[in-house]
Amino acid sequence: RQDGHRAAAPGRVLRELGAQVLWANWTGASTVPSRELYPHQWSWDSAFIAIGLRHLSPLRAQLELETLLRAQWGDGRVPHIVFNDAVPLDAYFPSPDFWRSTTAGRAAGAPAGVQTSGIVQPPAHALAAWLVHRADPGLSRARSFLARLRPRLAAWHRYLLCARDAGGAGLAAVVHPWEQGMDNSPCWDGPLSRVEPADPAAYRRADLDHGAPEDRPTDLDYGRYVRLAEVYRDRRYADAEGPGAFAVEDPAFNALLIVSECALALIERELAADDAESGDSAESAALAESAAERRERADALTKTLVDRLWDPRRGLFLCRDLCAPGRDGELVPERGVTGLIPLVLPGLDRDITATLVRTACGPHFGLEGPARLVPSYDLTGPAFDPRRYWRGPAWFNTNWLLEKGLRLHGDHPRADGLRDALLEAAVTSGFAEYVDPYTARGSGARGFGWTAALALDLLL
Ligand code: 9YW
Repeated sequence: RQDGHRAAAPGRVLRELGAQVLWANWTGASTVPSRELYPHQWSWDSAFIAIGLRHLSPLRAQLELETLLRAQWGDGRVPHIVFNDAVPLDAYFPSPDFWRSTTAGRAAGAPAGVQTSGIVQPPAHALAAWLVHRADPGLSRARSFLARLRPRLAAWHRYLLCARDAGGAGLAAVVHPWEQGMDNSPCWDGPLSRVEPADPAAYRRADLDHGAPEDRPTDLDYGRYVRLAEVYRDRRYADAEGPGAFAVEDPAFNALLIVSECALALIERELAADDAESGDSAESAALAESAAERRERADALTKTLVDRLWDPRRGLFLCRDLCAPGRDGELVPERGVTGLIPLVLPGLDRDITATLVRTACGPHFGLEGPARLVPSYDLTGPAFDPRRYWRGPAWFNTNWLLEKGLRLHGDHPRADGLRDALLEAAVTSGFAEYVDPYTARGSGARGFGWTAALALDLLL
């Protein structure tokens, strides 16, 4: 109660400032993560942005997700970038002429009318769609928002669960570090070391026009990102031949897939109820059955996640490098924040959730001191760097997910503490892309989309 009261006055200012960021980044049909650094639409950014935008404009939040899903490929993949053709080609690299979605992606069903990348990002979209619907169910029904999105979300999950099951155990694999969203996490150092970097003379890093080099991935990392993307493109984005040089089962990516399966089950139950009301009992029964299957699948995937990625000794989930020697590849012995994110899963065993919370609070992530926000990587790890992107800084989306996880499992005091720290850091950093986990000093872009959106979401 008292906490709520304390947050009330600054809350009004924060709401105002957060709204300014989201209005400034709105392009008419979607939101850019950052006007300078990322001037197109990014997939998981849009999911998080919609979650915040629903508090300001449920209509815009719906449009955000609709615009993204309109760029979905025929094979079900949702591209990680949807390009805005009004933005000059050299404003962001890799640009549409690198990805060549309308030619190289044709066999995989890339849409003809819009340019996109050919890789994906974490599937937070069904979760976002459900939350956006809940913000204004009347508007959602009037626009048939869920009914229009459901087949697209179902095809998206099907793509990940089938075409991306490179390990054969049921989990989705990412084939590029950009797909997982934490681009230069030290978790990728081992798997990436086998990738021959592309020739640096063959491309120009537009990110360095706006970002400080010491805050961004290194040139060597970029060379490897470019090589992996090139090879995938030149294989026409086909997944059937098996993984290329990089394939990883990642805890956060799969946790978001499971949470989104649960959300898609809720969406189907809601649509089943609507159909029953309007007398379409066959369609209603089919949707209800599909929802029940998704719940079961979510439980089964949660068990598989534990079987394949849980490390009881370290007390967190690890990434599985499928291209490492061995029948099943091997676990990557690095502690990244990705390994804590499965805390958002409703079906995790109690002892695992308790262990995850202990790990978050212990020396590696410092949630109860010395860190203010949970870092992206182990504070005591050899590769820790409080400034460099996903190698140490704290990010708002991962901390928001952990706040949700703590609350889901009933740890309200810690969730409240994390929420207050997030709100303060969001405002004092000018809605930075990421912050130093110890001091909360901002780095990277300012006026960053999901920072503003998720702060707004925490206010309410
Ligand atoms: C890049 C847009 C994206 C995020 C990613 C983040 C970064 C793009 O920005 O990648 O050029 O480095 O790592 O998670 O979606 O905000």
